[in-house]
Amino acid sequence: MTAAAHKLSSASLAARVEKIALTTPVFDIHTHLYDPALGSLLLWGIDDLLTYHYLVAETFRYLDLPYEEFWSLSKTRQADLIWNALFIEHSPISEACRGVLTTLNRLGLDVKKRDLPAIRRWFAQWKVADYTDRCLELAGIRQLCMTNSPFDDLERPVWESGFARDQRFVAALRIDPLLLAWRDTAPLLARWGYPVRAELSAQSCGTVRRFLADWTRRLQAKYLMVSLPPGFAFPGKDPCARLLEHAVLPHCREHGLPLALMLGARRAVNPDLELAGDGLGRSRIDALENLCAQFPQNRFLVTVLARENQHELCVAARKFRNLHPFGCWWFTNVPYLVEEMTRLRLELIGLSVTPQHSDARVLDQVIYKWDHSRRVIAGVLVEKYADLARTGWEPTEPEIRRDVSALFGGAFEQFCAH
Ligand code: RAT
Ligand code: ZN
Repeated sequence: MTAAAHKLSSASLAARVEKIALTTPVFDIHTHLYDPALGSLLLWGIDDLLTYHYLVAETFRYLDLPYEEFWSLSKTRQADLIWNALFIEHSPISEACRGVLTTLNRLGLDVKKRDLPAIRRWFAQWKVADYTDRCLELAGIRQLCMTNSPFDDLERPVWESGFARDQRFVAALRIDPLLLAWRDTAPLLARWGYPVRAELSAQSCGTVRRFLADWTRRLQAKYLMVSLPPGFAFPGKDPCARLLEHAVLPHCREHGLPLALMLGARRAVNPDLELAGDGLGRSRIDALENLCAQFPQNRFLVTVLARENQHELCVAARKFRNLHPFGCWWFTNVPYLVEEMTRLRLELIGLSVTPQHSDARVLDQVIYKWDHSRRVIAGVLVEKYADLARTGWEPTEPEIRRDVSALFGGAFEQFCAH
């Protein structure tokens, strides 16, 4: 092939890969969104976008206001302060700020007017059902996983009474209080009809399994999930390790469900910031390797928060096929790290990975989170396919579609189905 012809075909390969990566429907495997039937639990609209905890943390870097004063304000007033500090007094270049603008722009709003009251008026016209369709359509989402906690006092009663499910909103059973605050959780379980003893006898583990089975059925959960602190070790004698071994993992095996582990969150580093006050730390990947080795019949979906852990996680996934890395979580969900992590994963473990989830807490955020991630993932894929093409291995359109579908949920579904 002549140099000019090669250039042309690589340009068309890039355009094809980009188009597929930008349009392939995605299964968003971890969000904090709710089935619209859960009413006000599903956040959406400009004031929820602006009061996202990622933006709250950034605002306090500029705002000279006592924390408690900020928290005593109405949501609208908090949003005003955030808009002013992050969008008007400074250019909104951080990833979370840019995300608000991408969202508004993709919704068809003119952001250059910087007119918050007009934006509020635009949102006020929407009904949640239509708006949900619009956001999922713009983000290209075919299904998404919620985060569902029986320990949440607002959420629990809705599940207990039951409701007609929206099939696009799949449940994931979140169990942090069970594993991380056993002393406080045991009396709660007892109150709900699951008599357990704090010292965790075999009988108590059986009762915890009954609790998990009831909630798995009630939610029709696709997987169980927990976020663990950097110090998490396994094996161990603490309640977390014992509950994992004797209740959670046997439950997952019995019900054929993966366990999602989100490793490295340090809760309440600055409690005054509330939800925005968590930090991160480096996790022990040897604990994860021990779990994968000791329980080959269990499957682990894993994301790690520290950049320093990303390479080790990929290497662990090369050793254990019951480990599926996913997502660029929270502080790693910035284009710079999404690119680095996607490259690292594709180069070390190929396509057996789910490169991204949105972690959206506000419905509209799926628009920007997927817009930004799709573009970065597309860029990495273009490069990878171009490298292949240089060897003479020209990827065909169906092959590219197959690969992108795997990355955007297919590999996750296959991992769950094993
Ligand atoms: O990304 C977030 O919004 C965090 O606050 C956490 O919720 C985290 O994603 C988690 O699931 O623990
Ligand atoms: Zn999350």
